[in-house]
Amino acid sequence: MSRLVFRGFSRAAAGMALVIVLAGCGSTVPTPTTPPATATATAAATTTPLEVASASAVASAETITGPATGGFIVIPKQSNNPYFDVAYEGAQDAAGVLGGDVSAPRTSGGDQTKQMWMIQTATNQGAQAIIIAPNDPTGDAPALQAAMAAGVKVVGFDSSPVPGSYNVFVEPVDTAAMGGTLVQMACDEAPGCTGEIAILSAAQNATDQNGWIAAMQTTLTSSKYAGLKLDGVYYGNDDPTISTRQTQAMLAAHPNLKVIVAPTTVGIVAAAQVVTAKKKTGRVFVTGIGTPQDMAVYVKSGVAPEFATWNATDLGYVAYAVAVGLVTGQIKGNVGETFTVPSDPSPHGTQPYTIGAGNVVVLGPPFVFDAQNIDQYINPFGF
Ligand code: RAM
Repeated sequence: MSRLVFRGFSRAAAGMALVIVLAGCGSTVPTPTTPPATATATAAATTTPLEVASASAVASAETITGPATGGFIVIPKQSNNPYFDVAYEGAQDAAGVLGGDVSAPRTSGGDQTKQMWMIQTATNQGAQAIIIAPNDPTGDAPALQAAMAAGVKVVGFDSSPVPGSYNVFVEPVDTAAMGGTLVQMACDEAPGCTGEIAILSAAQNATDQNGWIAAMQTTLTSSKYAGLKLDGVYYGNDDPTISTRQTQAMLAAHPNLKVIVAPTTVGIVAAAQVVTAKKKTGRVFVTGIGTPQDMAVYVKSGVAPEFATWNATDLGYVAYAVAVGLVTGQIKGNVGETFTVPSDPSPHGTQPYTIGAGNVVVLGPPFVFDAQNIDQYINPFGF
């Protein structure tokens, strides 16, 4: 079979030193980066290091082979999503520092069969690692398991594959903390923390979306939020057109709606645009997960006074670094392993990282943006 040419970027960085260092005896652990000031305290517990692994030798870049053996393939949920472009830039940055050849296929919105085909193609071509954000984790699982059986290291990022179909999952944010933050932001926006709210999600089967929705529902049972009533969940599939239609449908179905919570970078923009276009600013508010570049205008107009996210560059960087560690054997993929990632941009991630239960590495707590801080984060954070 001829080698598939993925449209996108490719970066060969063979010859550069690999500098992932497993934390050992405290000596190689750099000072943890302080999370942004408004980060919630909730997620601190998730970053408590477990047992510290013993130090392993630093491998050389020669242990990473280049494009001839397939390299490191990043498969996003879809490629018409700026959030995943930024995450991919983080992976490219990491390749520049750690070595390896990184490339990303292009795929249009939320298509699981395309993802499966990419996994199979990458496996057939001898990829060393697949770094994937599944749209449909159950659908992707057989192909990912076949990849692992063929010796390919699988790193989930952004949204989890099914357990057993990945070596390590790099989760951008603590799920419970994000659920709590989403509800708190809705409470902040709804006058007197009272009124109807609705969720605009992405793909119906996405693990991250469903985790946040479940965490929101749990949080809403607290007496603190007794004034908020969840009308329903709508799915925009990370597609701008569908997200727009779904927002229009929820506004029509729930004329007293006060807050739309969209934990998707595509959905939150569509919701903010619809509220603006329908001249409902000040009567219906939007919050959720978005990028500062997309959302600054809506923070300032009052449509979306608050929203939260994490650093997508950092997510791609750390996911790639974990893949390199797995390929070189510096990271075994066992619960309890602790490692650091030198040159990690890490304005958000809390080092050292630890592989926790379910082989999950959580980068850190959510970070809330509002009118006070939005300007300072648009560029420097590289979201
Ligand atoms: C969308 C996707 C992604 C999610 C972000 C917040 O781009 O649904 O999985 O993490 O939003």
